[in-house]
Amino acid sequence: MTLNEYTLATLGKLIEGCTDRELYYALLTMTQEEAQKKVSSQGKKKLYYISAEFLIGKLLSNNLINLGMYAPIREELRAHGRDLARIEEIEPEPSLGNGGLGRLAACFLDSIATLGLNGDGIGLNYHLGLFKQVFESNLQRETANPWIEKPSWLKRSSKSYEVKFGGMTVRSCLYDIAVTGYENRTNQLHLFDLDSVDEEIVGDGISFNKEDIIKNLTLFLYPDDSDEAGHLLRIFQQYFMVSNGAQYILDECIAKGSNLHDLYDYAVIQINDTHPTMVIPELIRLLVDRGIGMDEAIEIVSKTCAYTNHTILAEALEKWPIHYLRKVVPQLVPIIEILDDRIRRRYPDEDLAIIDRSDRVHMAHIDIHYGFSVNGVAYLHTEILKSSELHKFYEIYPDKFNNKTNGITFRRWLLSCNPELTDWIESKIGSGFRKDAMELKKLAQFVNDEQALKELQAVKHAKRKELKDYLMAAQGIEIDDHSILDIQVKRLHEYKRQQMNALYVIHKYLEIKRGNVPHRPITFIFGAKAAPAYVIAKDIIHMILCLQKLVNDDPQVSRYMKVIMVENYNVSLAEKLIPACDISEQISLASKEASGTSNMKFMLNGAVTLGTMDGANVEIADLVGRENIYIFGESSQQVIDHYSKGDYRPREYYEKNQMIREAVDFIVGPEMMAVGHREHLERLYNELLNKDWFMTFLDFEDYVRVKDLMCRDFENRMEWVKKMLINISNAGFFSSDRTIEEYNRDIWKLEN
Ligand code: 26Q
Repeated sequence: MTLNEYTLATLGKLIEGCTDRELYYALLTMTQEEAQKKVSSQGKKKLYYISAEFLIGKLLSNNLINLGMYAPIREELRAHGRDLARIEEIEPEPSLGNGGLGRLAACFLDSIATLGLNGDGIGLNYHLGLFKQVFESNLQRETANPWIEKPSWLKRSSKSYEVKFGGMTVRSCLYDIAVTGYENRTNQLHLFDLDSVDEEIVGDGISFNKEDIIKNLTLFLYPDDSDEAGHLLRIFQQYFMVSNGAQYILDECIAKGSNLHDLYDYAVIQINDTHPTMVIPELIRLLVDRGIGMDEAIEIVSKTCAYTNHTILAEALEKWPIHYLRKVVPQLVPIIEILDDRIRRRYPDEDLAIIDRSDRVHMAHIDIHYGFSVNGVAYLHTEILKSSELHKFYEIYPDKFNNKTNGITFRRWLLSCNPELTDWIESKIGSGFRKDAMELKKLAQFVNDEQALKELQAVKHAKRKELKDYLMAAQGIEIDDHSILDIQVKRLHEYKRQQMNALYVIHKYLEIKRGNVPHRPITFIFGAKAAPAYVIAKDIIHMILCLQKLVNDDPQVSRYMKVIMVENYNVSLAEKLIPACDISEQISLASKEASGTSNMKFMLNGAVTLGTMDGANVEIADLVGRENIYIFGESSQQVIDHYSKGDYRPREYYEKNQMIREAVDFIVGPEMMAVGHREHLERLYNELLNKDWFMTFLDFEDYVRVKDLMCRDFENRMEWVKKMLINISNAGFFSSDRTIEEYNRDIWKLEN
């Protein structure tokens, strides 16, 4: 059916008579109907990917591409004088995730459906998602981000479960979002919810009564957990997610013929970080309730669950005081105690225990002892888990540990966000890469083809121009489209070292003031949200926003550099920024970034990486070779040694190195004080000088050296475009289709 026929049938008018919003709604329902036709129940065993986050992004263009409808619909609209890109702007972006972990879950769902595998997602339907970031007075302020409107991609299902908490019982409802595969089957993302949730209870910003669970349970993702009520709410959310998920899974397996003793022949559950860990004791509880003995129940569940670790930061590993669990989920406590008791009998080592001496429950330890697989998300990350962070577990369970280097879906991060590059690639190597990303390797044959390189350069320039127009309209900032575009977009965290990048900005500013002007202007773009209670992260945002004001308002400086911090960085912004980028900032302190995935998206779109030997950067360097990536800084082993010796002292670097001193002093100098707030700037200054837990100064000098080198190399235009080409041609390894094939081969073992 054409869109014209569809609007006539459903709205009683032709395309010409519809508003853009009507066309958006028509396309949404038309797409949903097409997706529904590809729902399949094929496959006895099913994967359930449980995650607190699914950062799916807008769905219209993605679904149109996957269903093969994109080009015909775009052409039909064009023939009637309408623009699909404008219609896409109407869709609100679901904000069901925070960063890499949530976006990875979304890429995985896409690849699972694309590979024709039987696998669904299970999560929560947060009405207001993660907060929306607004900047006021150069500070981050959080506001609610309502994203659900009618009609939407959410489809209410008839499923509903009872979930018991200490002191109250609730009844859930379920919404499903269709997950379309690229020219393949449709799976589902199941998002549980509670009808009684009330958006009206939100007061100023994102404040609400954290104790009113009936009204707040699925309001926000990661509500501020700086106090006990916040922690308890997180446990309420997590249990609500896994109890619904567990009941749903058992229902489906029984319907397919499982007698529950053989659950693992029907289901495999991938636990995305520790947030869904309570699914293990909850499943055990439900099996015992249904008459299975405790020993067997534990064994069944252990053969069904697999765990992915996404972090080595000790402070990010969840440890819940058992008295919190006693309040929220008293029915799980005796089971967790049994699980702990069994481990203590077998392994007297305190470090392996589930409940520690301070009565805290180590969620990751439940996953490792009572799951059948433990995986890290990049080669280096898995090696560090095995050799240090989880070494004692690795010694007792060597066979459980495996690596699954992350990946990204090329449907969204190439085909959809960069059709110009997609077309250029197709003109060179045909269309096989759309289904088999490794075919991108064929591009390598053009590395000395000047005509091809010029075309590639033109594609990048066109994307940069597009971004320039967008930034002008959205932010009122004019960038020079011949400037070098240097971009760092990711969650704000000290280990990711946005503050080091900001110190470089200060360094450049001072250089320009001294008359050492760069050959070509450079545009520094940042995008990041800071967790509402993360004080230093918010101070770093303040510093960047002050620099933006200072630099861009200074005519002497702004001719040579601009600073832009985009407000409310999200998937849609990423889709605009990444294709335009020249320099991809991946500058985490080595050993701290588990993998990173924006590094892969940038590479695929022809940006060159400036990075440390951390996470998946290591694998990027292996693939492209040292001439095509800019590596700086100390190695993960050196960093790990600094931590164990405790020998890093930021003040020594400050005193020794004039460049560092100058840049750091600038934070509290008169220029910054004129635009910023003393309290924030001084706190940041003191933090850097006295603590600097993530070692900003350690690598600063080398960072400046390599970044300057990169800017010089950029001037050798054809050599640079060669680097772009080599990056693109080696990006195939980072397709999430490859990652999912590995998960399936080694862990899930689904038929397709
Ligand atoms: C924990 C306890 C209490 C409150 C919140 C949390 C919490 C919330 C979110 C802990 C971690 C997260 C998110 C982690 C995350 O996004 N990790 C990233 O995962 C990516 C996918 O594997 C990796 O590429 C990144 O390196 C990793 O940082």
